[in-house]
Amino acid sequence: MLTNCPTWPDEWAQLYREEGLWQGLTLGDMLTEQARVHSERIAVVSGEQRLSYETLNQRAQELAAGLLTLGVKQYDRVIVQLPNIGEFFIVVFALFKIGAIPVFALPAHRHSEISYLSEFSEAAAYVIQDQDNGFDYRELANAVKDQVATLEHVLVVGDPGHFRSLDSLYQLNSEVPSSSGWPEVKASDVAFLQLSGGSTGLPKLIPRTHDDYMYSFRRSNEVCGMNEDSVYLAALPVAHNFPLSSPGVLGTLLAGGRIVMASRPSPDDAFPLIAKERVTITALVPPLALIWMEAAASRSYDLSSLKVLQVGGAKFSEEAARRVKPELGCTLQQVFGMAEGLVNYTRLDDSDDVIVSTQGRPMSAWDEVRVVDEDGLVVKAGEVGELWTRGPYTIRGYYKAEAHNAKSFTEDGFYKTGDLVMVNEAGYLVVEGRAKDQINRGGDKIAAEEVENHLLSHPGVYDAALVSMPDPFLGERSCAFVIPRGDALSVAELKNYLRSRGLAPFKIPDRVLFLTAFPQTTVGKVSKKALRESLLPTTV
Ligand code: J2J
Repeated sequence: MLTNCPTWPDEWAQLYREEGLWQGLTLGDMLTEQARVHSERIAVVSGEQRLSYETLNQRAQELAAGLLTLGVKQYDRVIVQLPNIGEFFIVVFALFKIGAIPVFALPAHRHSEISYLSEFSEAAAYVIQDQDNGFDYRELANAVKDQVATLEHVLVVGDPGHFRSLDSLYQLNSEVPSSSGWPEVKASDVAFLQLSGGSTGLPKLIPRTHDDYMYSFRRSNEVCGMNEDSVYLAALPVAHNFPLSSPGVLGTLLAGGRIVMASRPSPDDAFPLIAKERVTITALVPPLALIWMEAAASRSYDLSSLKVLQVGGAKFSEEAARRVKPELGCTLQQVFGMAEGLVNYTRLDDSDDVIVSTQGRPMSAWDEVRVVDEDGLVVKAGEVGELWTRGPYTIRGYYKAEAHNAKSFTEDGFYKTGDLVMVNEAGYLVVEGRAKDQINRGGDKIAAEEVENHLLSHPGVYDAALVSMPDPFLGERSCAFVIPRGDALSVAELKNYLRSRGLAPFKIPDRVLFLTAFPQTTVGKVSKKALRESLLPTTV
């Protein structure tokens, strides 16, 4: 077992099993079964590549055999940083099948994030594509490998340079390699580690089990009407929890549908794919939904197959939400989810008013939702408070984070989301704000403390505070307030410094402002509220 992963108490686990929520299947078993049932049907389309269920399973088996021969073991952590390509599925299912544990990184992550993830998870391997979007991941791998002692293997899709190519690992057979003698993977095991949006200096890792994750996308499939005819466009980075499981690509595979991988989410990339592959459902963050709506009017692609546009990851304004149906001709589904678990959906048959004005309701009758005030007391119906939640697919704690877990979870296992919500009479949630120290930059989450720590490491910085500023397109952007030490610093110098530390581009502050002192709260802490307010246009 992967140690240091808090899990559900036995009585809850037993209940979820008795109720049929956890079915004792692993993700690897799921693909084997789907290959049996859907054999020749196409599972994944990625560029010219069209993988049938059978081929996908066979390739995953072959790679699994190759990984075992290479020495990758059950419970080994493997950083997976791949763009939206077919190999993503071959790699992660190969890992699931041998019980090795993918750690999902995003393509935007750079040295700071990858070296931290590798070190913290004591990763044995790192899987990349040679290059994508003008960035050479092999160079990143060189730097990370020098630094992380546990990292034995770098496996590359494409030209491997001096590393090992993924292709060299397939143990080719005329038949599907047998899995006899392979490690026994249990459905109650942790299947992978997902990255938390985070609000602390260092990102937290989310352990999801086969049992709980399979429940989350099985139930999502029911809510989202997924079936064999569903064609899901993966436009967002596929390792993110939303396109992965709500119901996302894994839901699509479970439904026997077809996944279409978009290398970029722009209309120029996505619209032709929708038209050609007759895509029925896709998921976007709010800024992309705005771009798609703008583009739909002027592009002449046939988008008529698209039945459902899911929007989530950040608050979608009611004004923008109202435009989806008339401008894209499909049903909007708002999705308010989190990699820690709980996912809320508006239902496809909800009234337009509910769809545009709420972020949906929990997908499962087994989700427990509490809305509390600052003292942890349940607020009156209809009042705003922090959302706490517990349920069959919401984690009970982060990986290796005992002290943090004591703060982020209640003793009876509720996860404190840090989101401020209002629950209406019908049980629908409206996201009203955030209690956590995070910036949500159009769905990309930035932990203020993480960026502040990088800024503070600069010798010319005496103090730093990162806050959000409203933005009509991204919802929020980030602004760093900096108190310089001694000599004057320039904005360009600070931003370059952060880039040189290998911070993901979306975390580089959009704006940097210098101050001589920070406004303080009554207890003498930096008042981020006052800093945020100082950025707003003053009304006279
Ligand atoms: C406002 N805030 C939202 C929404 C997420 C499905 C969809 C999204 C995620 C996700 C996910 C929001 N309105 N509609 O994992 O399975 C903010 C909240 C939340 C945080 C979680 C899924 N949808 N948010 O975004 O782990 O602050 O997951 O706590 O990346 O995003 O971020 P993340």
